[in-house]
Amino acid sequence: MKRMIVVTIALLALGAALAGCAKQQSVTETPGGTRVAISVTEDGFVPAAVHVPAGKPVTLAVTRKTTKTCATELVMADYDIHRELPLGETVEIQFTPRQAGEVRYACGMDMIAGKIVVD
Ligand SMILES: [Cu+2]
Repeated sequence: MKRMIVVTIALLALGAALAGCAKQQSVTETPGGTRVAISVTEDGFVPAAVHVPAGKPVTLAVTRKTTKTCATELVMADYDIHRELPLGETVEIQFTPRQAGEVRYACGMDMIAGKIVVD
């Protein structure tokens, strides 16, 4: 009986780990650093939060897929980044996180936002 419980807990832990990976589908490690695919949809920036490792360059590959939102540009104030997001084009935005923590970005009016969590 005890053994069953241990096995069950192990399976649950594995399931949780896999679910964690699934949420990170938009993040890929490349020789040049971490690549993060972000879409702009009617739901805003999707996914709105991603985790990246510290100390590596990050490339955000942002594709705006809707006209029904005011997120036509991406502003990352902490890194002096301000880029237009033309409809249907993938815009690559590069920066290297200086420290662990959250890096926030938003539309030009600072209404629709997302974040990069640096672990
Ligand atoms: Cu806005």
